Amino acid sequence: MQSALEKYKTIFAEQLEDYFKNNPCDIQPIFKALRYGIENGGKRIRPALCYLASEFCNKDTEFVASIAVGIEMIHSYSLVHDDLPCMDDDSLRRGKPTSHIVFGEGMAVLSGDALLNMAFEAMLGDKNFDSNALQAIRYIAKNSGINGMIGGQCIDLANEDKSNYSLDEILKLNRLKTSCLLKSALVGSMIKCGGNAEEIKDMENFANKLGEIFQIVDDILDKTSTKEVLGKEINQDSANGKKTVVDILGIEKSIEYASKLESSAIADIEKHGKRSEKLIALCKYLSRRLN
Ligand code: GRG
Repeated sequence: MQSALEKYKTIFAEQLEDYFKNNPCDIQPIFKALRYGIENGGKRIRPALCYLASEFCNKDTEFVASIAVGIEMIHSYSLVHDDLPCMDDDSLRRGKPTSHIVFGEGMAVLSGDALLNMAFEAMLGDKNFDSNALQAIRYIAKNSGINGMIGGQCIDLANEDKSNYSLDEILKLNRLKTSCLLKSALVGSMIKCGGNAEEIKDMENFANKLGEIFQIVDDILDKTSTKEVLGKEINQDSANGKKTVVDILGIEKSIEYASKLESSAIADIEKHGKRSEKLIALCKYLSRRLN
């Protein structure tokens, strides 16, 4: 899976570079700040999910290029805004100073806003735009909005008193904050590729669980890894007084919980046979990721 992800990362870098080449902006420093927010590294997991969904539907990576670019722009804006002093107040992201440290708070806010607008400009400008593309974009907008990622961030922002939230509430937060964007990548791409209703349902179930696993692993790494490996400050949840699944279950039980989710996610998708093999490999890879 590691080599497949490297290949997808290169494909994405080319698609993103193409987009910027064809859609330049001469207003600085905003364009510089916007590009810094998305070009400062990143594992590019969400574009990889878009490509895996397109391969699942027998389409190529080019067919979902605008969705991959759009989703990674949404993801990057969310990180730029999440790092701001009024949210998580982080100074390190992807091993580099965060946007507001480099460009100042005002420009970081604007560059996040600009990335979000550009995401929709990119997706709506798809060269094969049709009714499937429109439906996909609507799905992505919904899942990154108040009933999705922003809703999750809202619950997270209110999660300052560690004694406050139950396990169920934290799980809901994780589904909104993290699963919804992974789901946007997988299911949004699948809708664009013309996937049928049954496949879409299975992919939604798979993506919800994949997002939960991704977040639990993130929370475990926050407690067990290093700043050098993660490229961001560690123990940030405790520093911000936030409660995670790991605070409630402990590390061992969190690993057990994630492992059950992994089996269940695989069961959602494996009936599609060979077409699901890479998705299953990715799920296993993300469950064991170290950064
Ligand atoms: C500010 C609207 C708004 C939303 C922010 C995404 C998010 C919501 C907050 C960022 C912090 C966080 C823990 C998000 C959960 C999802 C997650 C683990 C993001 C990090 O994704 P990676 O590891 O990042 O794929 P890279 O840097 O590799 O792209």
